[in-house]
Amino acid sequence: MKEIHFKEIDSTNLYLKKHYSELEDLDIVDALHQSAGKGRMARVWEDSSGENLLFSVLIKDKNLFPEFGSLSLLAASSIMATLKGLGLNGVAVKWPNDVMVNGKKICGILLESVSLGSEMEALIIGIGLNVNQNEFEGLPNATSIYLEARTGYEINALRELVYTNIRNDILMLKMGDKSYLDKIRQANYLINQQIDFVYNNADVTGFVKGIDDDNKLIVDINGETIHLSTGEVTFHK
Ligand code: BT5
Repeated sequence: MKEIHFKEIDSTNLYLKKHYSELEDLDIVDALHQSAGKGRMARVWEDSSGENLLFSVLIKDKNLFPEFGSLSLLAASSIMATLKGLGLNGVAVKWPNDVMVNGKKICGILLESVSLGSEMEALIIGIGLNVNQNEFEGLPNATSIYLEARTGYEINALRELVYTNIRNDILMLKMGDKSYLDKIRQANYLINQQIDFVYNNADVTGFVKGIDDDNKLIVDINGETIHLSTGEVTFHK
């Protein structure tokens, strides 16, 4: 399992999209700065150079492809466990892809697939974890390990810890271990929250009741239960 380090790159997800054929399952690419860091739906992932962890994990094991829906929650649970291990309190996962600390976003996850024709070739788990950055201009809802714990971390050392944990968690999933779901359910940031979202082309309001075994969000809308697999979730402020 290889690790490729860059000082600067456009996006570690893009790098794996271009180079997946030369690389192996669970290889990782990281960068100290991204000039075109991506969020979901063409949003931007921002970073202050050298202060955060920005990396992507390549999945080439075809047995994991059907687990597409599991991998962003699995990665979130892995990051959450790592943060708790560092002594942070108030860590939670906001379905489907954010890790929160005391109500602010500390980590975002972008899961992408690479296909050739109709064949899926690889999955890419992109993770941005805010580590030593102490100011987030224009991002009032962002936080970092430093801001929460008042301790700085040496990026290279933290990187090895995070990589070991996430690779182990993926190997556990390969063996059929779905215990990440229990960890997420115990730290479900949205539980009992009122959320707004679009469903069947209509704006609706519901209350989050949990996460099912297929990683879907269980939502109650006026007494009717639905299981949401995708879509944006927006809080009423
Ligand atoms: C995400 O998107 O949260 C997925 C972010 C994935 C980033 C990693 S870094 C390594 C790999 N390579 C990439 O190019 N991407 C991945 P989304 O849920 O769409 O959230 C994006 C939103 O989060 C933005 O619109 C901002 O509001 C906010 N945001 C941007 N940068 C942030 C940061 N550093 N910390 C917290 N929030 C941020």
